[in-house]
Amino acid sequence: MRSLVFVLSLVAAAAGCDAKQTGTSLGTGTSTNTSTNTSTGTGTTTVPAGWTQWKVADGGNDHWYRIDRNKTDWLTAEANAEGIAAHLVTITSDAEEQFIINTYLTGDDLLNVFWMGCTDQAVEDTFVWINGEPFDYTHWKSGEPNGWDGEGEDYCCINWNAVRGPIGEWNDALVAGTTGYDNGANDGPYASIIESEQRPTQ
Ligand SMILES: [Ca+2]
Ligand SMILES: [Ca+2]
Repeated sequence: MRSLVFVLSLVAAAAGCDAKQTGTSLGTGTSTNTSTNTSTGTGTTTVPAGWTQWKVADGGNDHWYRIDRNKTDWLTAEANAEGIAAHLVTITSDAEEQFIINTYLTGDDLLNVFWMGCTDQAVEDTFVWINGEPFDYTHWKSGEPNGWDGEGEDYCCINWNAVRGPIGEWNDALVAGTTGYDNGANDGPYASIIESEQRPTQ
């Protein structure tokens, strides 16, 4: 009789032990799922390659910038930028101009022309930024804007004819850029420098 009680005790102890292990195992599974969800959430906030933020801590505005290498006319360039919640770059201070020069007009792009976000297409000789910012800072090349070729030069580019002068100066150009000037050193169409106020997602 005593031995039967002992055996029953062992069986009960074994059953209890199994139940405990099952419970522990379930708890571990739940913990793993929570961790996976957190990791996925972090991944969706990663900024795509190519964008650079001009941080407030560095004297900037926290906007994001990058080059769009697609060479096209100004209107298509702006439409492409708007398609990813950005716009052609608006340069509204000397500090922003210097950031653009130092970040993008270097290396292989030292003498390349890029579209930027101003135009006098609506009212000749009245240039505006495409996002409505006040147009009270300019960095035109000497003699520009000149509306050359009748009233056809309505679209702004940066670093125009850098082969003959300082890096980063602006020009008003035809919608597809200039052609043949200075042995074709500035021939369009151009790539673009674009800017986004929001954290880019594409
Ligand atoms: Ca800007
Ligand atoms: Ca011009």
